[in-house]
Amino acid sequence: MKRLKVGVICYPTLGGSGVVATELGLKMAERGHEMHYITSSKPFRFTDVHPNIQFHEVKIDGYAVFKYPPYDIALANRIAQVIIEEELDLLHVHYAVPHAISAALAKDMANSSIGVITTLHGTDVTILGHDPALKNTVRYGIDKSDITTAVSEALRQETLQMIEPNKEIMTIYNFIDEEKYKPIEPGCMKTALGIDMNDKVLIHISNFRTVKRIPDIIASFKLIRQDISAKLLLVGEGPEQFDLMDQVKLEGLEDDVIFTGKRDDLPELLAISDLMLLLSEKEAFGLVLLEGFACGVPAIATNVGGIPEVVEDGVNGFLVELGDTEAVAAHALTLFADEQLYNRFREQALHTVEEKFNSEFIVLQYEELYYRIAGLS
Ligand code: GMT
Repeated sequence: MKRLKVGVICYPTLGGSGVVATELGLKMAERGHEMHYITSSKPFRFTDVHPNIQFHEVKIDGYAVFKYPPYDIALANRIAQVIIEEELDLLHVHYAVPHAISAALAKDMANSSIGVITTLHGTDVTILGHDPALKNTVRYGIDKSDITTAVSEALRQETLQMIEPNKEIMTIYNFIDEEKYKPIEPGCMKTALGIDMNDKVLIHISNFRTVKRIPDIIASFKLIRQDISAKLLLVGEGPEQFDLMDQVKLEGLEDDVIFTGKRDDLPELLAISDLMLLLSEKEAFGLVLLEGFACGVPAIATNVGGIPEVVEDGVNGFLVELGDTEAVAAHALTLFADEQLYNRFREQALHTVEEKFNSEFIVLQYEELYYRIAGLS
């Protein structure tokens, strides 16, 4: 099959959409395709650069005439340049706003008929879509794309209902790199973090935004901590961080809640973790759940958005209603008290990644779409 030249537009900073965009690009590069990232900076997960991956930086000067630098237009201009100079076969845009709009503008600027795939990741619809000023923009981005994908069936349904686009949307699930996320020996991480060998370890990994409901995680942990000796790892950074630190102090949990900051060694942290908590009020998919599952860590998560497509209640984890911290604690204690049940959940978590979210299968779905949009199938 022809080697494709793909322009990729994504947010290069911390966040699930950036992770998926970079992991997919790496897999495509390994399959021989030429991937051109058109972004404001190098995506954060790109530690090793693959020879089939190129970066095209979007530069913008802060001219005094602008209150806000027009990044979306600078992006469109750069995409148009790359379409022409690199003779791209298609564009893959992650996150509708502003990327899908910049892509549509770029096509026009380059006078090109290049195909565009937009992948919706969640907040671009579930949060921005509620803003009347942006709802039409999201619809425009979807309608101008040749095909739009959503990372879960729940997100697809919500987009159809809320945005009412004129184009079909298909679901392609997220995946993780199974080579990176796999069960490994715990090493001396517990000692390094000052955790007693017998302590149970609960973990939450996110960008510490309100939508993640981390206060519920701390409240659930407090209940769990009343019954067993345990530690809570809060991994990441974000706007809520200082309020969370205050809450931990107020609850008298400073000795048991560890803020690790943003970390690159997630498999090592997951290797010492017994249970993941994700109690978000909105979550299109919950990529971090897959990262945990791939390392054999079951989860307790809220029954919202795309989470039930990942967490199967009573199989690889438990689902709870939003804000039900008592149910979280009860389920965690049940799991920790029954080794057989816990091991069954752990096996099922690994199985979920191997079967339902197998990266090879998902990458092939995207590749098929790439050929279709490039007019080669
Ligand atoms: O809130 C985040 O975790 C970041 C956000 C993003 O835009 O990167 O994540 C969204 O995309 C991820 C990758 O597809 C999904 O796994 C997350 O569920 C989704 N976040 C929300 O829907 C809140």
